Amino acid sequence: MFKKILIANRGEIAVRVLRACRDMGIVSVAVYSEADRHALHTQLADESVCIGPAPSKDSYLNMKQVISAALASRADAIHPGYGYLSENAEFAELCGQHGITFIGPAPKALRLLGDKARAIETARNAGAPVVPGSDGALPDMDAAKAWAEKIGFPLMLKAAAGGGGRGIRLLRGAGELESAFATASEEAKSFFGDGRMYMEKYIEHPRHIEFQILGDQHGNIVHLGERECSLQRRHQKLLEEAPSPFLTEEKRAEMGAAAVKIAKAAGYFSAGTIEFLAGADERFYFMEMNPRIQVEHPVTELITGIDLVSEQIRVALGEPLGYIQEDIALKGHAMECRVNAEDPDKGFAPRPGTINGLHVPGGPGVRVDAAIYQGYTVPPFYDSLLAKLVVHGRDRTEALARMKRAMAEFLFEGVVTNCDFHLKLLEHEGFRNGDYSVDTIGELL
Ligand code: MV4
Repeated sequence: MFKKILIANRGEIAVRVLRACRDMGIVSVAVYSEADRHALHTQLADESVCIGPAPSKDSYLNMKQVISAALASRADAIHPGYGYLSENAEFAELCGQHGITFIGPAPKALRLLGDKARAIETARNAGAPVVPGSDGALPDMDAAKAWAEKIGFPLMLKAAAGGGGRGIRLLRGAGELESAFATASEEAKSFFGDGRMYMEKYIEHPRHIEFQILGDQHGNIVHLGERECSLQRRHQKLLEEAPSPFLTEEKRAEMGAAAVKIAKAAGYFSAGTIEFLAGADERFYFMEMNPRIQVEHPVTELITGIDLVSEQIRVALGEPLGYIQEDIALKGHAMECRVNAEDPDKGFAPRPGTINGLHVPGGPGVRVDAAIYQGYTVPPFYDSLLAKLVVHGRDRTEALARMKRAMAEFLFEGVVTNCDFHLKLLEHEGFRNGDYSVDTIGELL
């Protein structure tokens, strides 16, 4: 077993990882920026090392500083959490060169999956359904025009190096193609250093359904069911649930098998997520694969009873999974609400500040993953996530009742939060009936 793990992250995920370390008898090392001297992860870890000034690029994204901290503290491995360096192939390689285990997939898999056009090609070659679209990246405008004619409108232009919601354009007609292709490509070039674009047919009112997969270094891969992630605002997820209210047992098995096939074709191990778009006609299409632990992983933990972070650590050591697909049983229903320091009445503008008063909900079926405490000042430099309120129930009705009960109990003084917005969303008829899509939040606003 690893003796010591350095956690190259901050906030709730850094706390989540150090808790897994403690459960496993592993010494944890936190890194922190000058703005995070009083952060919970800095205080809870067994050791902590300051790695630079507040801006992420000078601290949490500074590869040299992170590696130096790992070497100085004699850590065996680095857990990157999500965001920051978690999907950086160069960083994963650098870890290896210094004899430090990167807790995540191999650099080669990170490179492949970082290129969305190549990832889609891999999925297609593996026999998984993909959205009808161009064969990889579009070499020039002529190719873009030819493919647009073949695919038909509406269509989407997406940056090969993109992901999340950046560098994408929805085109309703041929007249929009020329200027959109040029500006989107320029944008992708300045944002990702890579202007290559690909094209897909537009799927109307889709749902975002993602499958959690877990693989070891011996070629074993299982899926742990799906998470329904359609409730997003500008590509920021607000509420996730598992299982998805839309999937039948058969559809789940079909999509899960496709997810495992894709992960195998990518030579993947560790925890990862396969994102699908599901159309109104129940067809589904591979979108992208996320090679990291995700924010919403607790909903999967609650319905499977599997600790995903400790599994990542075990698998990074080379241990086999020790169970097969048939051993995985999904139990009950889970939901997560992301509580942010932001003002829904001011366009969800971030509202950092000091938490003067705090009451954290509890009781049956309630889990709160957070890195806050009374008196803590939320710094303005990072994301606005205050807490993940996660609930579990025997079924969706019980989970929903528990979420409402717990959300109504959450109390913050000194910072503005989106708690009331969540309470409204929980009463929304479409949500209550499990009848919603990626467009629902926009319509609600
Ligand atoms: C799409 C799509 C419809 N058709 N692709 C947005 C972010 C990026 N990850 C992919 N996205 C979409 N791709 C095709 N061919 C609709 C979206 C989309 C979306 C996807 C998932 C979750 C929320 C979304 C909100 C708007 C658009």
